[in-house]
Amino acid sequence: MTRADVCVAACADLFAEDGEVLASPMGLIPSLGARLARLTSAPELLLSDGEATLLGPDGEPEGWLPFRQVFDVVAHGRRHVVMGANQVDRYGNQNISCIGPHERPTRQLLGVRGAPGNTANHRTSYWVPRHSRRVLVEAVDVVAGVGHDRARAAGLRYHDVYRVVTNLAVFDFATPDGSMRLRSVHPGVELDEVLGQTSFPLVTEGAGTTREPSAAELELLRTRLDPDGRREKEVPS
Ligand code: F8G
Repeated sequence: MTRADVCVAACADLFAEDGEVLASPMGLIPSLGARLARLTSAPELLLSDGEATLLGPDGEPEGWLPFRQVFDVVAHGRRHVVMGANQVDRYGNQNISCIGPHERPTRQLLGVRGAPGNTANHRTSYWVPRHSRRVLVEAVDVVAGVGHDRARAAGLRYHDVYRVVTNLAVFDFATPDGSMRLRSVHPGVELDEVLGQTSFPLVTEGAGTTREPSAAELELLRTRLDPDGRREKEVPS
């Protein structure tokens, strides 16, 4: 079992209670997580190719969901997106837009893309493949995805920033003020490493160890979902 396997299982667990919603995972490990969930804990999960086709867990076509209808699903709320984050702060504000001052960025990134609408309408989680102080920041340079503090101030009714999975640990926001809480540290990672690689203080009470994938999950990953081991490139052991 590798760290990448643990990260895939943690991403699968994001969808475990979702029921019949559209999963929109960004990046390889969240995508493997969604497919693994579909085969195990979340048989009703809908998987998409990100363009126009709904897929089964092995990539076989299952249905038709043209891009314009994705906007209806986004607005209706029956979707769980797992976005990336160049920066994320303690309230789950996320930045994929640019680094540095907005007027004169030092790095232009993707732009805010669908992040504002996603975080106003349905459940959102984040995947961070390289947990570091420059990603887990005190304050994001640009707000793309809306965090709990801003959602509260704006009175957003359907805001649901749920969890953050990184290569080191899993976090949620189950605190009175919606700030980030450590849920679990991945096997083989020290708590001090997580704290040292995070720029803001974390609530750590009650944190455990991230579960190891079961033998059946590992078998699915190794033989069916990712036999070439591409996940090891996204999270090297
Ligand atoms: C940094 C930092 C940092 C990066 N601090 N520097 C530097 C300092 C780094 C590099 C350079 C590049 C609904 C929907 C939509 C839609 C519709 C439908 C969405 C509305 C579809 C289309 C649309 C949004 C989906 C994501 C993003 C996924 C990732 C990334 C990454 C790495 C975040 C992990 N902190 N960071 N730099 N999109 N992407 O030194 O400098 O910047 O760095 O949902 O769109 O429009 O809306 O990012 O960056 O979720 O997860 O891969 O860009 O690859 O290469 O690390 O080395 O070049 O000098 P990256 P990286 P240099 S939903």
